[in-house]
Amino acid sequence: MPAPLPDEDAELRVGPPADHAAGLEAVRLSLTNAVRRMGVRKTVRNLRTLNQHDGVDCMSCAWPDPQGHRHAAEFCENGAKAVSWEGQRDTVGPEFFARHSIADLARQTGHWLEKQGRLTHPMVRRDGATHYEPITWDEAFALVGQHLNALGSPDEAVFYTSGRASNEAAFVYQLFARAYGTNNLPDCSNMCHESTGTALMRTIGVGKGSVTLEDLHQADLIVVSGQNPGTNHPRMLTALEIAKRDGARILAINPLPEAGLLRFDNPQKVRGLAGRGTALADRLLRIRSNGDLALWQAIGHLLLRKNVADREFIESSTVGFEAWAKHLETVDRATIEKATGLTWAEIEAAADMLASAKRVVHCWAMGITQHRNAVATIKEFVNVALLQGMIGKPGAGLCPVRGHSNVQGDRTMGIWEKPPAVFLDRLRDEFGFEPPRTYGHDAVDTVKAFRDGHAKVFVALGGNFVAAMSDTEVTAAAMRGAALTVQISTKLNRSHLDAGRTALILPTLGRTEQDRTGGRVQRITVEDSMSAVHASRGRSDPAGPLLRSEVDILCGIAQATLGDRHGIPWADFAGDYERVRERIGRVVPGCDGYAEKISDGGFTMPHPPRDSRTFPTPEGRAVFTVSPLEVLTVPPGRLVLQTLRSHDQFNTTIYGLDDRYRGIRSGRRVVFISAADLAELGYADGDVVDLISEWEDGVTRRADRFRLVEYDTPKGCVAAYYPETNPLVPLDSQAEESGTPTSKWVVVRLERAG
Ligand SMILES: Nc1nc2c(c(=O)[nH]1)N[C@H]1C(S)=C(S)[C@@H](COP(=O)(O)OP(=O)(O)OC[C@H]3O[C@@H](n4cnc5c(=O)[nH]c(N)nc54)[C@H](O)[C@@H]3O)O[C@H]1N2
Ligand SMILES: Nc1nc2c(c(=O)[nH]1)N[C@H]1C(S)=C(S)[C@@H](COP(=O)(O)OP(=O)(O)OC[C@H]3O[C@@H](n4cnc5c(=O)[nH]c(N)nc54)[C@H](O)[C@@H]3O)O[C@H]1N2
Ligand code: SF4
Ligand SMILES: [Mo]
Repeated sequence: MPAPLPDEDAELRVGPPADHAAGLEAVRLSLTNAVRRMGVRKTVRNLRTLNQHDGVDCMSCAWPDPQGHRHAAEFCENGAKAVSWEGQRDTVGPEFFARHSIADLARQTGHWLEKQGRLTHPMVRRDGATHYEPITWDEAFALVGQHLNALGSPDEAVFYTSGRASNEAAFVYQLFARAYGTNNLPDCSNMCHESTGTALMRTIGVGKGSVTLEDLHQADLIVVSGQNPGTNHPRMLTALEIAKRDGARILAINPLPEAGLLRFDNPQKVRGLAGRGTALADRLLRIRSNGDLALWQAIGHLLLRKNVADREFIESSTVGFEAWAKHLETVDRATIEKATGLTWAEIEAAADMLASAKRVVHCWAMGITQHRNAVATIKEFVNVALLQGMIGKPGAGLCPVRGHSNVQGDRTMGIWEKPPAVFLDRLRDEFGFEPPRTYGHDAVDTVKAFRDGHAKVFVALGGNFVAAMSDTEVTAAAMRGAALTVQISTKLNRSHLDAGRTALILPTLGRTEQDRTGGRVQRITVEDSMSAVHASRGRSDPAGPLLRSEVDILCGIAQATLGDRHGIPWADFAGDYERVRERIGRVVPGCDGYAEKISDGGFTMPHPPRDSRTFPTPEGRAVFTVSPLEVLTVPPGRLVLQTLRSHDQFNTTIYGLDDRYRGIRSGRRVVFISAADLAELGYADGDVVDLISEWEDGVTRRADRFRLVEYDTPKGCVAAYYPETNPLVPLDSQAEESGTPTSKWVVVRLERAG
């Protein structure tokens, strides 16, 4: 008899994985879930305006909305889930916190915690107390101000942001942090697309993708690397379908045969309702974990022999071509085959797809960015794109697919621990204070600063830092050591429990809720993954009368901390966000006339490589780069674990316990493993194991009780869900240059659970 699974997973069932994504089942599930959580009235109100002009921007992923015509239902199953989760009728208020001690709550799963409902009251845990108790807003703001003003240096405070915050909230937040005196502004990007920003800044001079939705529709080859769009960016499948209808081909690169890469049954189409939908990937390369740098060096090597170079573009607009071409002469078949687990013939076939394409879009996400060599891999995508001149022309370009709905906008607004000098200069000129110039802490440095006692106050604008970060035990202990933690949140999560000695929970409005701060109906603005900026306005009744908007809360904290220092009109900002937008227009590069452009329906941020093939790098040209190929291996008997998302979660928010595309029901503690590894290691499907990660520091990191699920994954490569597996990711295991935790490469061994 295998050891039992934890209670929440007691009913775990495993069936066959799906061979296509979406379909009628997706529509049925979104509607039943929505009505169950929100009731009929709120469901109609929220979903009718979702992603419509003058409606609510979906707060789930950062996939863009179509520019012109919109369908009546311009959202996907997972967008509907996010909306119903936020719109849930249950609430957690003072009675709940009086009933449950913090220690009790800490024993619950993340799923249970969020499921209790929306936070409705500002709450405080006073130093030494066992429970949270209510506090007034004014007292809460004063408490934050006292703590911040008592620090020896502003750099002892850290201001974290999760990518759901609006542009207005982000702008006010970074302004406050810098007026207070620090660049300690880490964000979820540090764990997400930081590697992308780092690679693109160096090579094309802009850290963002270079395509619009229209480019995707017009492409004749779309490469999808390290991404599971059927779950994480479901409406991307619509774009892929449109491109395919016009003859595009799709090359997918993934260790797993994700349903959303195989086939899409579009629920908006009659054809979708009747048939099995559209076949998507023309070729799926089942790559070994971390094989992508080797693959793209091999593809570059093959393309160089095919005479497909855009000589004119290379001559006029790039540097470094010769050195790159010379480096790729060293490509060695055996090394490539070992690194990728692919045959040379498969790689040649992929290179042929690129060679015959006229308009190529390269898309990627976490399967690429969360690796040690992530920056090098993305630079290699750029090399190949530059070789073929696939940037700054219709139907072609680079398309990092962002995660959180406004993670890109938050960066644009200055949420960054490494702000560019020009941004700080403009901030100084507008507000008349000298912002700090030294770089601040990123997410990993933040944990170290608290662990080592160098930081004392942690403020979080959304998110769930403790569960999202690597090395959960280390991160949790570090945060418990803080003098004060402040969580601006919609729902209860782990970060409220592994919190500072004094801890505040400040409940905030969600994006679907009507924001009447200052007595007027307020709008906020966001930027999607393709740099389109537009407004969003919630309509439903707030979860409770005490909730305040993020902008309002941040201005309250700023006023209580800085008072009249620097003469920044915090109350005016909170009273009318138009005042914030005016400042954004004057400070943020590329946002001139921001307020007016938003009123006119929004705009797309300038992007010189996309718009005019100009590259704002130090060289003034796009840069080919040379990356040495390092093939990562693991000792015998060990496996490489990638930590990924199920279909029923949004990051650390667990909506439910199913992952229907992968055949999993009613549980999350599973490890997907190949039949070959099962046989070699002496296990069988259904066995329950503990996972132990191995890292050079010799510390034992473990996550216990997972059911092995035989799955179609390459030998040596296993997969399990995050955040349950974050205790296994060593804090120091980071991507080179970008510092992102290597969530897709964790060396583990299995032990039979006792
Ligand atoms: N519903 C839903 N939507 C979301 C989110 C969510 O949690 N739920 N999260 C949002 C956020 S913040 C983000 S960043 C995105 C994440 O979107 P994704 O990047 O799609 O998310 P993951 O689940 O991490 O999936 C990583 C994919 O990369 C593959 N992969 C792993 N290792 C490798 C490798 O070495 N090489 C290659 N080629 N592939 C590899 C995995 O098999 C998997 O298919 O989604 C956003 N949208
Ligand atoms: N092992 C592993 N770790 C990972 C990843 C991985 O693939 N593997 N992925 C990484 C990635 S890509 C990311 S982006 C991070 C995500 O890290 P975070 O962004 O920090 O985490 P989320 O789970 O998105 O945050 C969820 C919480 O946000 C709060 N919230 C929800 N809506 C709102 C709102 O409108 N306003 C406010 N103020 N709060 C709100 C709720 O309280 C909720 O509990 O995790 C990273 N961690
Ligand atoms: S694709 Fe992303 S942004 Fe669009 S509706 Fe679905 S979850 Fe929301
Ligand atoms: Mo992300």
